[in-house]
This record gives sequence, structure tokens and C-alpha cells, in this order.
Amino acid sequence: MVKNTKLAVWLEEIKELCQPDDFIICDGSDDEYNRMWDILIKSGVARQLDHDKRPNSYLVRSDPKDVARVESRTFICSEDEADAGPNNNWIPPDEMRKTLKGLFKGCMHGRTMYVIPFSMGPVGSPIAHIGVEITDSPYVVASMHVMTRIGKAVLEELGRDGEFVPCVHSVGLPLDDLDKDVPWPCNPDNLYISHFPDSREIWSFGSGYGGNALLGKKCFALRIASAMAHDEGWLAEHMLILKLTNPEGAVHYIAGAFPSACGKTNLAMLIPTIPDWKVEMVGDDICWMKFQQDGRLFAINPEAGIFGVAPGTGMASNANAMLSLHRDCIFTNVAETDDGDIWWEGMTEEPPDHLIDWNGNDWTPESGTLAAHPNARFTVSAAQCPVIADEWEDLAGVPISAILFGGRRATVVPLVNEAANWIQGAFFGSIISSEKTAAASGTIGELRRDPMAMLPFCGYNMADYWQHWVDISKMQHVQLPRIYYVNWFRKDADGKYIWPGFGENSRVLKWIFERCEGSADAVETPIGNLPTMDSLDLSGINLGQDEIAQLLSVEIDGWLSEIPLIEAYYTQYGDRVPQALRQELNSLRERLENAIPADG
Ligand code: GTP
Ligand code: SPV
Ligand code: MN
Repeated sequence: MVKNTKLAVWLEEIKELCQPDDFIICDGSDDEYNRMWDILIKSGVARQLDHDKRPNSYLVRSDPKDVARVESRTFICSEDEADAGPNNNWIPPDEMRKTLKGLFKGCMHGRTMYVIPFSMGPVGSPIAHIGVEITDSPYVVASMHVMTRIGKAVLEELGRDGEFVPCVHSVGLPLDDLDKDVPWPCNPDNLYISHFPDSREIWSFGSGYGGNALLGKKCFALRIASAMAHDEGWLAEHMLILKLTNPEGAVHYIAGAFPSACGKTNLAMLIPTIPDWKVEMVGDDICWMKFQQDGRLFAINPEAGIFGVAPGTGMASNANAMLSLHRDCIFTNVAETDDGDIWWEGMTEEPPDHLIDWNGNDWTPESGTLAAHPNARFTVSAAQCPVIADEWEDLAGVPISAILFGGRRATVVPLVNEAANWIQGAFFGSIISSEKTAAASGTIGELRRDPMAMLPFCGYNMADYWQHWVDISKMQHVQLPRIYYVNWFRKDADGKYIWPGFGENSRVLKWIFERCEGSADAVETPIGNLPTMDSLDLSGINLGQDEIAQLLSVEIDGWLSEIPLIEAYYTQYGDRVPQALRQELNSLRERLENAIPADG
């Protein structure tokens, strides 16, 4: 029974619009989860993996046209176009509502409408928020079971008059036009992932994949939540959260923003290569932060599961991810082995002799194609991560000492660079650029600015979001975390990564930890504070002096040539760009120019 008045009215409205054959309010039980898999297996889209090898785990193959987030079909429908900003696609809300009404009318004919009450964040946390997703996809229901907290407890928390974000999703393929359902229904030619930040609603049509369809994740926890956070004085960020413990047992919590497929999941659960340091995971993708009474910034992971990039994940690169996957997992668009298990590029050094690839075709190492899609994903409960921090579900969250920004940069950007203060840190965040990855459709490798790793996820004008970051520093009695710009992805002339990355990133984390404690040195440079050679622990690392020098070099010319690019980028946002950030850019230019030797 639905006690919440707003919810009851809204459900009737959507039922009337979508005209499903059946209607189910999800209770979040194991029974319900298993029923979804019965349906998905019967429909031919899912297979259960070998039960002895990987208990209660499933492999799903999506339609090859529905494999990643589609940013070109993602819309922010604010009343005023300027409020969506050049970072978003905008359609006037009235026009979008008309389009959506047409699309959603009767879109669930022949299908079941599932209602998923979900909490982003531990139920009852003062930082958490509730949403309700309506969907006609059993795959979405099963995924939401893992990725969020759903069901009865959430309905209870919602009570009679609690607030929730309404999220409507349909794969967009009513059954009446088809003789027979297809395994992965979708409607890629009529894709709309639309957000209404003013009324805080989400409507998604035509895709069943990842961030397009699991509406708690990018749509709610970032696009809508960023707008809420702006209005309410908190932060909703595309960041991992990790707990770092030194050999003496002291702890710092660190959050980090990296664009999609740039290493958040890896960093969140890394195994340090430096002895007696420990990293534990609080979250691997999204971070909500609010200031507490004592002025500290507390963070929760609003998600309950990990939706991780599969390719590149192996015991050598991310053992803790592999060890999380021993049971109760969903694998999407990976390859299947002859003995009913899974494989993807990078899982093992040698590929198996024969596989069924992500398209369902026979595959051998000679095929010359990828066995798994580059954006193939695993879905697993965060609780299954062997290094999940005990406090990951603490209602109060964890206090953040430092924030990292990073991207994939083959050149110019050093391994680590500390901001002198919050404003310079916000400036660092605003200039992150990264080479494009497979997490979104588009040209891979192309360089794009991705401020705070939020370009595809900021639900309003990016320049207003920067202003929000600047304004945070003006709040009364707040203790601001330190901010760092990091880059694991520098390449040498042969195109090989210079920094070994992964577990070795713990060396950078250690320096940051010790900066927070006040015990590590830094050298002030025109671009920020870099570690001194002695303060960065490189004991036992397999790197030459030249390589280390390159990783920590301050490339005056390289940075000077970045300045006009940053300026051009800022110009897109016109006079909404915070004055404080323009000042940072100007003083960076001045410091760089002053650093050019007089005869050079
Ligand atoms: P989303 O889930 O899309 O937000 O991605 P993410 O930021 O969590 O990225 P993830 O940790 O899944 O890593 C994506 C890719 O980057 C994988 O192929 C990793 O192997 C690779 N990667 C992660 N960390 C490092 C690193 O330190 N160095 C290098 N060279 N590659 C890395
Ligand atoms: C990302 O692209 O940043 C992801 C995957 O985490 S998705 O949920 O599809 O957005
Ligand atoms: Mn992500």
C-alpha cells in the first residue's frame, strides 16, 4: 500500500499515461530479485553463469546499439536556456513535456510497470535523498536492487508526506507493434534522457543501459542533485571516497573526481605498494558532501553498489575488484567462456582459446575483434568489496581531508600538484581536461575539457557551478579540505605510460596524507605546490631519474600554451565565469611569464 499522497497520485498518472499490462511495487526482496532473473533468462537476454564458479551471477548482452551513455541525447530542461548553460543540451520544458507525453503514451503496452522506491545514501542519513523510479525493464529492477537501497524500508522512510524525486523510465518499445519481444528492447532512434532541474524530475526513454536507465546514478545523484546542492549549500560530485590509514593507524578520508573510465573505481580500492599503508573504499563513483556543525565537510556514498568498467580489470591491476566478483554479480557485454564463466580484455594476460563474444558470436584470439565491449560493466554490491570501510554506511558520513582532481593527460600536467587554497583548487577543477574514453559514445582519445569530471553530469550552467564552488569557501566556520590536481596518465615519446599507476598511486596518496598532517615538504612553483624529491616516497619503484623528473616537471611553455585554451573555454560561459577563477588564470599566466628566463 502506498501511503505517500504525492506518490499515490503520481503513480496513477503514469499508469494512465504508459498503459502497462501489469503493475508491481518493488519490495526489494531476494525473491523479487530472483524473479527478475527468471524473466530475463526466459526472454533470452540473460544467462546464468556456472553456479560452482560464480554463484548467483548473470551475463547480459545488450543490443549493440545500446552500450553506453548517450550525451548527445541527454537534456537539461530548465525554464531558462542560460541556466542549462553551454555544457548541456537544452530543450524548453514545455516542448520537452509535449514530446515526452507523445513518446510515453502507451509505451508500456504488453509490459509490466515496476515501481522502485530507492534511497540514495543509507536510509535515514541526513545527507541521503529518496527517489522513485518507474520502469518497464526487469534488468533495471535487478540492477537497482544492487546499486541502490530499495523497497519497503524506503517507503516507510518516505512516510505520508516525504519528498522524492520522480524518475520515469521506459525502454520505449511497446509490445503491440511486435509479433514477439526482442531480448533487449530499446529504441535508440528516439532517445531522450531528460531532466527538469526546476521541478526535480527525470524522464528517460529508449535506452536500457547504465547511466541512461539506472536513474538513481548520474541522472539523480549528479544532475538533479547538483542543482539541489547548489540551492541548499552542499556538494554532489562525481567522486570516489577512500579511507587512507598510515602505519601508525592515523586516518584521512580523501575524495577524488576523475572523468568516466579514468580510474575512480581503481583508486577507491587500490592495494598500496608502500608497506603498512591501507586503502579502504567508501565509494567509487559519486560523493555527496555537507558541512556539519563543527565545520567539517562530511561525505556519503549515495550508491550501494559498483557499476564498474570490466575491461582492464584483472588480478594484476585491481585485485580487490576481481575479489568482489566471486558471486552475486551482473555482467553486461562481457565475453562468455566455454565453461560458463566470464572474460574480458585485461582480465588475464592470455585470452582463452575460444569465447562467445559480447555480440553472441564465436570468438578466438585470431578474430581480430574485442571479445568484450570496451564499456562492458560489472554490477556488484559494494559490501562485497574485500576492502569496504566499516563506516561506509555511517549515517553521518565521513569527514573529508582532501579532494583530488585528475584526468587523462599524456603531456604537460604533472603527477601531483597541490593548490595553495580552495579557490586555486576550484580553478584546478575547472581546467581538468581528459582524453575521451568508451564510457560515452564519441571519438575515443580526443581531448576535451571536463571540469570537476562533471561536464556530462552538471545539471545546470557549469559557470554557476564554479561559482557555487567559490561560494562554498565563503561560508561561515567551515574547514575546507585541501585540493590536489593529479595525473597518472603521462606518456613518453613512444606512447607508453611513464607512471606505473594503480597500486603505485599510493605513493601520491601518502604525500597528500602527510601534507594534511603537516609533515611533508613541498616546493612552490608557478603552477602550484609540487612534492620535493625527498618528500615523495619512491623507494623501490622501478623508474629512472629522467622519468621521475618528467613526472614532476613544471613545463612553463606547455602551461603557457594551455592558457589560451583555458581562456577560450571560459569564454563559452561568458560573464557567468566567477571573477575569482579568472583571477586565478591571470595570476597563473603572470607567474609563468615571470618564470621564463630573461634570455629565453
Ligand atoms: P566510471 O565507472 O566510468 O566512472 O570509471 P572510473 O573512473 O571508475 O574508472 P576505472 O577505475 O574503472 O578505470 C578505467 C580504466 O582506467 C581501466 O581500464 C583501468 O585499468 C584504467 N586505470 C585505472 N587506474 C589507472 C592508473 O593508475 N594508470 C593507468 N595507466 N590506467 C589506470
Ligand atoms: C560513468 O560513465 O561515469 C559511469 C557509468 O559511471 S554510467 O553509470 O553509465 O554513467
Ligand atoms: Mn562514473
